[in-house]
Amino acid sequence: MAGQCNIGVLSFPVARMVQAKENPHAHAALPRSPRVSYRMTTPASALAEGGTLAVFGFADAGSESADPRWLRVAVECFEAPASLEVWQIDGDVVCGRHGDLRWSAGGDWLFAAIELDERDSGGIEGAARQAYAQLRSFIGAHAARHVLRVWNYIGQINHGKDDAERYKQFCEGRAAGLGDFFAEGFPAATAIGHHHREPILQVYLLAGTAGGVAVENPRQVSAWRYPRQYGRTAPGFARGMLMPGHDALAISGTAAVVGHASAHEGDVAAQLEETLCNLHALLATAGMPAGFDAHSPLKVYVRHARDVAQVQALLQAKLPGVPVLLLHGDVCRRELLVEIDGWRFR
Ligand code: 3EB
Repeated sequence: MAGQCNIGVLSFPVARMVQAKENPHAHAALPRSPRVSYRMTTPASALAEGGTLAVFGFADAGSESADPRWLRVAVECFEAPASLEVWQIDGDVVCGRHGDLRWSAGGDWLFAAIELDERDSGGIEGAARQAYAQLRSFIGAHAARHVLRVWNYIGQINHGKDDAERYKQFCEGRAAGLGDFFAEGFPAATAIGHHHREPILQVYLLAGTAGGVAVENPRQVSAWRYPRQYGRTAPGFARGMLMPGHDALAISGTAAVVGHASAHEGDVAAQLEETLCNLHALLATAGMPAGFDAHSPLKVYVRHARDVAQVQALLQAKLPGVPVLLLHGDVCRRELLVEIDGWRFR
């Protein structure tokens, strides 16, 4: 697969910079990344296991939990029954609530999540500003204050024209709420549209006591350098984040963006192929082993339910044995039909 990709102008200085740090002894004391798995289980039993930092559900139905570590993500899974996503770390976990936040912490890791109703914040921009301001003040006071990976789920993400498009308003609110919090570098991120009936904004993240290494994709313009046509405030995220122990790469939402342009408008198969090329280029740049395996869980967001069977068949052919969650989500540019995020563990 990687051999068929047009990798474009490989950014060798970036690749060398990352690889130069691959001295195994240098990271001996750095924390092992949380393990991420998709499992057919219940929230209660996953939460009862030792070292569980967070558990995510992706469907409307099913069991609930009042545990702060449980989050029902507002995007639906195409498979029923749906697996849960489980994050687990070494050691004990404590958890609680703080304002609108829920959080859990253990070892070198911090999980935090916030869900706001836009009607309480005057719309998506205000909700994003409030969500990020709360996250910023909570995390800034915590030992694990290096934000490595963020997920954002937004209703009606493509509604509105040009600069009034809701995704662009979200980007403005996010930047305003953050202030200079990501001045040292942006985390990896996902921003996806949900179809929940209520106008809720969900943001959750993973932070650590040590920073990671942000990785950019040589095939893509860095998002924070996107030209003006994509909005007044460029989206602040890195394409990937090499985790502090260099044992895993957190992969941002990745779509058929080449340079800064969307490719293959209207062709979900070609967009998926281009997305996989972007993922392979990102792995190579990060110095991670090529390809994906049974320990590399991916989330695949599909805009139109009618495309799911085709996407699923292509993924089974191109990524056999890779855990995939197929989710019903809108990509933040209306012409993009599919997006993939996930993890590559070494
Ligand atoms: C892209 O490549 C697709 O705003 O946090 C991907 C990942 C995208 C994260 C974000 C947006 C975000 O531009 C969009």
